Amino acid sequence: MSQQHPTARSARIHDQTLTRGEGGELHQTAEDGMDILTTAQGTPVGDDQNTLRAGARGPVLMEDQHFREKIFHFDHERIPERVVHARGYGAHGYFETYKSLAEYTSADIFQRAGEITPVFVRFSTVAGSKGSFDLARDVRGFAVKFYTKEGNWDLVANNIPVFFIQDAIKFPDVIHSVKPEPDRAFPQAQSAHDNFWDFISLTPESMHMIMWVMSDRAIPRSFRFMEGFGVHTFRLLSEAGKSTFVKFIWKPKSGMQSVLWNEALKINGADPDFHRRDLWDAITSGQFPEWELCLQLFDQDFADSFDFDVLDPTKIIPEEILAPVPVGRMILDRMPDNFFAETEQVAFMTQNVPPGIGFSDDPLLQGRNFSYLDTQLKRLGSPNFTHIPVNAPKCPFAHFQQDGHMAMHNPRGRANYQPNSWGEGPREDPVTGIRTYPAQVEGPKQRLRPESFADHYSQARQFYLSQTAVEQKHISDALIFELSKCEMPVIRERMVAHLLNIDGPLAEKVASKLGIDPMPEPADAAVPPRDLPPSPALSILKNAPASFAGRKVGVLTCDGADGNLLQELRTALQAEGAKLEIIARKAGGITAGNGSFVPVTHLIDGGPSVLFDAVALVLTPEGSDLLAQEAPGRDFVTDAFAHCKFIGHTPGAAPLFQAAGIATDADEGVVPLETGTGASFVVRCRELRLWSRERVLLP
Ligand code: HDD
Repeated sequence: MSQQHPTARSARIHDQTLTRGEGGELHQTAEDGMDILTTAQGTPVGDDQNTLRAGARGPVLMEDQHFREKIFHFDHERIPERVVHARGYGAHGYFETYKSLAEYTSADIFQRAGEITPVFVRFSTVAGSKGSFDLARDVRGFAVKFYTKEGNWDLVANNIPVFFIQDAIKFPDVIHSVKPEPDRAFPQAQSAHDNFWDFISLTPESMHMIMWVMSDRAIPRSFRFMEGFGVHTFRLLSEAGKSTFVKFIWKPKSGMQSVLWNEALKINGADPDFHRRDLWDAITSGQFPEWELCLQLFDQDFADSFDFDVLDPTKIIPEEILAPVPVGRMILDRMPDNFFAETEQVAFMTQNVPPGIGFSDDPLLQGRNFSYLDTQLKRLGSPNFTHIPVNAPKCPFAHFQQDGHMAMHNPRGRANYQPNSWGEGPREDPVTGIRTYPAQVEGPKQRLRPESFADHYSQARQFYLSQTAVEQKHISDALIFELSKCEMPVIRERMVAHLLNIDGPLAEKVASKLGIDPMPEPADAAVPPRDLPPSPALSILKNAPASFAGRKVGVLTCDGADGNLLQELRTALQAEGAKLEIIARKAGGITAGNGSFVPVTHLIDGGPSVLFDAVALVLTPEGSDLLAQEAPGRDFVTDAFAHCKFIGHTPGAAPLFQAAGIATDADEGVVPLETGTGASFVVRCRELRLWSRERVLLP
């Protein structure tokens, strides 16, 4: 009996025709117009379902070159994940320069208003591995590759403007400490464990960063609603040789927004790809995210007069002291065709700067400039990683680098060196080439941390005191949660000792929740903490957007519900630049009271309210009754309420509210809905959250 089961596909091989494409290339095409499956060598494959065997039930033959090649390639298709920032998501777009910055820099990208430069951006978490979840409490990477006419400029930024350490030599330590502990290989994508807090509590320079990482900045609602910071002081160099220091800041056009920690935990379960999906959905539906690039520009005199060392990456220059100047905007408008080819293989390097942009002596930046090249070789396996399209410059390039694994761009001709007598090949050009500011450098070789880097607490305190009461509560809650996961009491106590140098009431609150009694002494401070003026720019909530654009309402509905209201909500949200998704007890669609068919996006079990910025319950009493009997229905309401969301509801939703234990007039965020009120509900949602619901003063 024959064991062979030729599929329609493999049988079709006999119908193949060879056609020529526009470029004259040969295509192997089956009768139905689809490409014929081939081996990597281009040999047509007749049967991709069965290996070549000796006899119907006999062993597989080595001779099966197709099988051997297919499995060989599969076995080798993984590359090492990034040692940090392994989980990321990228998109293409462009940068538009607002005005000439020729006064400050000779970089071509900043010479002409209206100049358009293609970009590729990769957002990431830091600690988790590639397959971890999006809503980890973590720093977010915000790496931008500008394909300028003078080569690639990589602005490898984070969504937090300071860093844990002041010297790159400590980078392996801070990363080892946050990654899963080496003996047990957990916890994944979490800083809530002993090793991290042990390192941090022994590293006072990390205190400013810790305030940011415990704040809502570390649990953004979306990549689209985050700021980005180049962190270090860089240097601009004008054509005339004038040097200006610069800090780079990305400001999201749709404003900043974060989620609550309890929400983050639940989002990770409901949709571990929440941030990826958000970027994908936004870009593929034409809602292109946009950021402004802003520069803090200053000279040596400002640097000398500033309270802190501008070379210290654990310090900011508050925006109230030095206003960021918008110099261009970035729009992301295209998803990669292939995740691996582009997002995984993209190689960012801080040392990629065009002439006219240079480095300061920030020791963290200097160390990064060594590290990024090395890591690309490890990850991508060949010094020819610049030949991969996403990494190749889009401007002309010419050099004598040759050979190596996977070399795709080899120089032509006889000369592969210069100078040469063959009249071949590129030549250096001192006028347009890389320029370095001739800074005077002298001093004894030594390993030390300068005194000017010694104040570890003042800006940490400034950050905390610049937050609203709600945001301060989130910081203390985060510290309590994280430290509660540490088994070693001494680590908790050491952290409380640091907090005493940041804010007394904060330290007391954390200590009391962790059961620390008596209070430890404040940690030794090399420089006693000072009171700096609060900086409102540091708060997310003080800078909330005035629009609901880019956000999403989840509408829980059922058969027979008010179809006119549903349509009104949809229209109003569209006009706002926001989206509506329908949730119901059945997939497919519901038939509204007015007879219209409404397609359903999520089944209630798969569409919890944590996935939305606001919710509306457009229900009949019968539909509401059914939802009230199941946990997902009740959780939809209780979670939306607990997470301070605006909740619109028709009278029919009353039974579900009752089952959820929430009054239909609980507060001003619980909004009655009927036909004609859809648009005003959307206006209400612009506030994003009803923060008065938060129990800020709860002991
Ligand atoms: Fe880094 C990746 C940002 C300090 C060494 N870093 C990486 C990425 C971002 C940052 C966004 C991901 C790039 C991508 O999407 O491919 N890193 C930062 C910022 C820092 C910082 C803002 C401090 C201001 N990094 C830092 C130090 C070192 C590194 C001090 C080493 C001395 N970073 C790396 C790396 C990575 C990396 C190991 C891993 C993958 C990669 O480079 O391409 O080389």
